[in-house]
Amino acid sequence: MNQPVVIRTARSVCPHDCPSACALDVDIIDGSTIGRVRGAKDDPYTASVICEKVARYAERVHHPHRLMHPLRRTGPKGSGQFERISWDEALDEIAARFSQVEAEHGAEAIWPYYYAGTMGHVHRDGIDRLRAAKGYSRQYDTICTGTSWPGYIAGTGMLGGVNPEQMAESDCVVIWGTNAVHTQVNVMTHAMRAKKERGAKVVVIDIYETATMAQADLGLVVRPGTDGALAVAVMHVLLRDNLADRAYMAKYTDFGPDFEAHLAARTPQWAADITGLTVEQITAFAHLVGTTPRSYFRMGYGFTRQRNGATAMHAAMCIPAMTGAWQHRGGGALHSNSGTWQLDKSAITGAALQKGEPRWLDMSEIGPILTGDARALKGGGPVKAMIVQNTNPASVAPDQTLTHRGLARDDLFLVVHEQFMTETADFADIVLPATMFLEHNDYYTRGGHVRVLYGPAVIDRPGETRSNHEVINALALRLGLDDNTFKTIDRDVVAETFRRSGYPPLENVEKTGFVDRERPDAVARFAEGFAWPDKRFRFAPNWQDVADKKGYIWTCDPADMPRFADHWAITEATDAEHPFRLATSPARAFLNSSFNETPGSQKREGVPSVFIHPDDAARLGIQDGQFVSVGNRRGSVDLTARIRSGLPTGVLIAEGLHQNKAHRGGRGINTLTNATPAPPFGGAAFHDAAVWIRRAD
Ligand SMILES: Nc1nc2c(c(=O)[nH]1)N[C@H]1C(S)=C(S)[C@@H](COP(=O)(O)OP(=O)(O)OC[C@H]3O[C@@H](n4cnc5c(=O)[nH]c(N)nc54)[C@H](O)[C@@H]3O)O[C@H]1N2
Ligand SMILES: Nc1nc2c(c(=O)[nH]1)N[C@H]1C(S)=C(S)[C@@H](COP(=O)(O)OP(=O)(O)OC[C@H]3O[C@@H](n4cnc5c(=O)[nH]c(N)nc54)[C@H](O)[C@@H]3O)O[C@H]1N2
Ligand code: SF4
Ligand SMILES: [Mo]
Repeated sequence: MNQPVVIRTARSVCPHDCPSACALDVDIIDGSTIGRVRGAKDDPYTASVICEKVARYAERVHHPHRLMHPLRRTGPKGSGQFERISWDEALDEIAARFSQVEAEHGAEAIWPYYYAGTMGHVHRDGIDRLRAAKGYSRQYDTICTGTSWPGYIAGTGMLGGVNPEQMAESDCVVIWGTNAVHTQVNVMTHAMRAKKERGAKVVVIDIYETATMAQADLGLVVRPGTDGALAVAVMHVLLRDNLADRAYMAKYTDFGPDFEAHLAARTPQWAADITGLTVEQITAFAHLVGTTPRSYFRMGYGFTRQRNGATAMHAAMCIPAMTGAWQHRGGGALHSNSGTWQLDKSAITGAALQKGEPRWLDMSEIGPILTGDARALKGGGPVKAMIVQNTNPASVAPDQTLTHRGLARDDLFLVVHEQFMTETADFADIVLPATMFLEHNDYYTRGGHVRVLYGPAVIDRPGETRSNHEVINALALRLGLDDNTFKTIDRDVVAETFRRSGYPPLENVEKTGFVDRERPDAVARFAEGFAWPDKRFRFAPNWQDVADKKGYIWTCDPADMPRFADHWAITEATDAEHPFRLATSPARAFLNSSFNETPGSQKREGVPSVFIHPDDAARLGIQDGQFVSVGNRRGSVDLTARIRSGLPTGVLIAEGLHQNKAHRGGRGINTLTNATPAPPFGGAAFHDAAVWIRRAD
C-alpha cells in the first residue's frame, strides 16, 4: 500500500490530563485526516518523546465510534437506546428543561459538571461562564489534586518547583509515588540523562515494582499509605547522623527543638514496622539524599491518593528542606508548577458575571450528592439537572454504585457532551457530539514543566461535532443570557486571556506555539525564602493558612491534624473480612478512562486484571489467569488474577480504568473506591481501599 501523502506537519499540544503537556508535531494528510503524531524535537521538555497512546492518536480522531450528531434517549436510562435529533431540537429541549428546573427548584438544582478530558482552559473551564451567570451550583474541584496540592503548599507556601529539565543536572533523582513510565514518560527522559551523563542515582518509591522502579538504582516498595512514616524516619537519620543542613534550616525553615524531639521517636525501626521496608533500606535512602546535595525530588500524585495523602506529601517535602537540596542546581523538588502561570482567566470563566453565592458541591462526591446525602448537598435541595463536559464520572468517580444509582434517577435531567458514547453518556437524556483538540483552538497548561502552549485547529471537524465553547454559548443565548462573553469564538478568548495576563500577543505565540514561563532559578528554588510571610518552610504546617490561600473547604476537624510532619494512620483499615489493601494504579495505555476505547490501547492492556502476591494466591487457591471477585462494603468487581512478585503480601493492584463493560458483570474498578472526602480539604483516596478477594469461577 502507498504511504499517504503528508501535506504538512502542524504544531500542536497534547490536550490530555498528563503533567507532561507535550508539544506535538502532527502529520496532516488532507484537510480532515491526520497521520503520525510525534513529540516535538525543539521543545526542551518534550525532547522528541511522547507516549505510545498519543503517537497512535489517528486511532482516536478517526475512531468509527466517534459521536457525530446529537442524540435523544428513547429507552430507559442506561439502556443505550437513542435517536438522532438536530442541534436545534437538542438545544431547545435542554434550555426548556433547565428553565423548568430553575423555576421549580431554584438555580442551585442545576449542577454543571466538568473535568479534564481536555486541559485547554477555554474549552475546559468555559462552562463556568454559564454557571456564574445563572447562579447554578458551583463545583469544588477535588478529584485529582485535592490532597496533593495542599500538602505541598503546607510546607512551601506555593505550588511551584524547580524546572524539571534540571533533573539532567542532578546526582540523585527521587521519583516518589509516580509511575512516570506510565503517567508522564518525559520525567524518565531527563532522569535517565542524569543517570547516563553524570552517573546519577535514581530512587523510586511505590507500593509495587512498577516499570519506573525497574529503571531505579534504589527501589523502595512501601506499604500503601505509609510514606509519611518513611519521610519522618529519613529525617530522624539525617539529624542523628549529622546529615541535616542546620544552617539552611535556621535561615529558611521553622525548625526547632519541638520538631527535633518529635522526630527522636520516629526511628528507622519504628518506620520499618509501618512501611515494611528494612532499617537498612531506610538508612541507605537517608544517607543517599543526605550526602548528595544535588538531589531532585519529583513528587507524584499517586502516594497522595491515600486518605492521609496531604500529610504524606507535606512530610516528603520536608526532606529537601532538611538537607538544603533546594540550594543546588539539579536539586530541590517539583510536584506541580500550576501555581506559577499568573493567568487572568476572567474572560474564560466569566467571573464578573457571578450571580449570588451558590453552594459548592464536591465533584468527588457526585455519588452521595446524586443519591441525596444531606451533608454532601450542603443542606440544600437535590440536584435535578446537569450538563457534563469533559469527564466520565460513571467510570472515574469513586463509589461507582452510588454514582450509577444517582445518574440513573428518572428525575435527573442529564446532558452529556462527549466524543464517545461513554458510560456517563449512556445515562444521558441528551448526548451532544464534541470536537477534539485538533479541531478547535485553545491554550494549555500542565504542572509538569514551565511552558504554556497553544494548539490551533488544524483539521476540519467531523460530522456535526461542536466545541465545548460553542455549546455553552448556544445554550446561554437560548437561556436568555445576552452578555458578550457568550458571543465570542475560542481563538479570541485565548487572545484576550493572554492580553489580560500580560502574556505576549497570540499572533506572536502562534509562531512558536509556546510562552516560556520559566521563573528565575533562584525564585524557583526559594533562595529568597519560601512563600509564607516569614519566608520559612514549615515543618509544623498551619492548614488554616493553606485553606485561606487557596479557598479550600475543611472536611475534617482541624484539631485532628498532626501538629508536625508525621505518619497519620487514617487509611481504610483492613480487618478479618477485608484483609487486603487495593490500589487502582494507572495503566500505561489508558489515560483515566480516555483511550480505553482505542484498539491499540485495548490490545496493550488486555483484560481487567489484579496483581496478587504468589503467597497470597497460594493461600487462597488462586491460579494465574483465573477469574476472581474483589469486594468490600461498597460492592464487588470481577477481574482476572495475575500472580506477580514485586508487591507486598496483603496488597492488590488493579491497573487502570478499563471500560466498565470490559469487566464481567459490568461493574468498574471504582465500585471499590470510597467517596468520603479525604482530610483536610477533600479529594478521592483512589488507592486506599480495604477489600477481600476470592475465586469467582
Ligand atoms: N498512562 C496514564 N497516564 C496518566 C494517567 C493514566 O491514568 N494513565 N492519569 C493522568 C492523571 S489525571 C494524573 S493526575 C497523573 C497521575 O500520575 P501519578 O503522579 O503517577 O499518580 P498515580 O497515577 O495516581 O499513581 C502513581 C503511582 O503511585 C503509586 N501509589 C499508590 N499508593 C501509594 C502509596 O501509598 N505510596 C507510594 N509511594 N506510592 C503509591 C501507584 O502504585 C502508582 O504506581 O497521570 C496522568 N497520566
Ligand atoms: N480508580 C481510579 N479512578 C480514578 C483515578 C485513579 O487513579 N484510580 N484517577 C483520577 C484522576 S487523577 C482524575 S484527573 C480523574 C479524571 O477523570 P476524567 O476527567 O473524567 O478523565 P477521562 O477519563 O480521561 O475522561 C475525560 C472525558 O472527556 C472527554 N473529552 C475529552 N476532550 C473533550 C472535549 O474537548 N470536549 C468534551 N465535551 N469532552 C471531551 C473524553 O472523551 C473522556 O470521555 O479520574 C480519577 N479516577
Ligand atoms: S499523554 Fe502525556 S506523555 Fe502522552 S503525549 Fe500527552 S502529555 Fe505527552
Ligand atoms: Mo488527575
